Amino acid sequence: MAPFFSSIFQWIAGLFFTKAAEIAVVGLQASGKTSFVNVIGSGQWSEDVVPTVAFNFRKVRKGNVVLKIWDVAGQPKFRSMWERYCHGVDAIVFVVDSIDRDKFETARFELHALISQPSLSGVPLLVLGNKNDIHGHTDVQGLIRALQLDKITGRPVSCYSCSMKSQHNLDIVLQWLSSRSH
Ligand SMILES: Nc1nc2c(ncn2[C@@H]2O[C@H](COP(=O)(O)OP(=O)(O)OP(=O)(O)O)[C@@H](O)[C@H]2O)c(=O)[nH]1
Ligand SMILES: [Mg+2]
Repeated sequence: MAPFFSSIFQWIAGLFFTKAAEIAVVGLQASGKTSFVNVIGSGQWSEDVVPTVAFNFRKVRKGNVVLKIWDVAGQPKFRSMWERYCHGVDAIVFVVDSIDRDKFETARFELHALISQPSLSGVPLLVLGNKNDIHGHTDVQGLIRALQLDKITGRPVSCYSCSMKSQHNLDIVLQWLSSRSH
């Protein structure tokens, strides 16, 4: 098909055919996972978010892409559930509080323990360094070092610095997630 007609066809197809991506959002408690889902779901930012118990499930439509999102609790007693919710998804989103340096080592440990599970081999990984509205946050290079993201092989890995509060960089995060849809 000539490029002109093929791009018109793709545009029309996009109006009628919905694509979907299933994602699991994990990370330590209070990193901002539920805030992320709330902000991309309804644009609503709130300081008062109740800590998640077990998990929440939410469907969010963005254009012709439907995101099916598992928002899994981050407190230590819930972390053994992460693998179950990450199994079979199109992407794992790992949220880090980029101001809370004392927790980086625990976040690194939990992230590497999770993705070393054979059932999750090859699943694309998106790391979000959240709360970059706070002065003194760690930037992407610092997060790559602290979480040893450069040691992760065998899957696509991306890392963005963002803020749910100011909604900074959420557009590129959504683009990344949409690119995982099918
Ligand atoms: N300043 C700032 N605060 C944020 C941001 N994102 C989340 N928070 C705050 O961080 C706290 C924890 O947010 P949650 O979204 O509940 O964190 P969570 O990762 O879902 O926590 P669990 O459900 O316990 O695992 C809340 O007080 C939020 O208001 C952000 O981008 N900037
Ligand atoms: Mg939560």
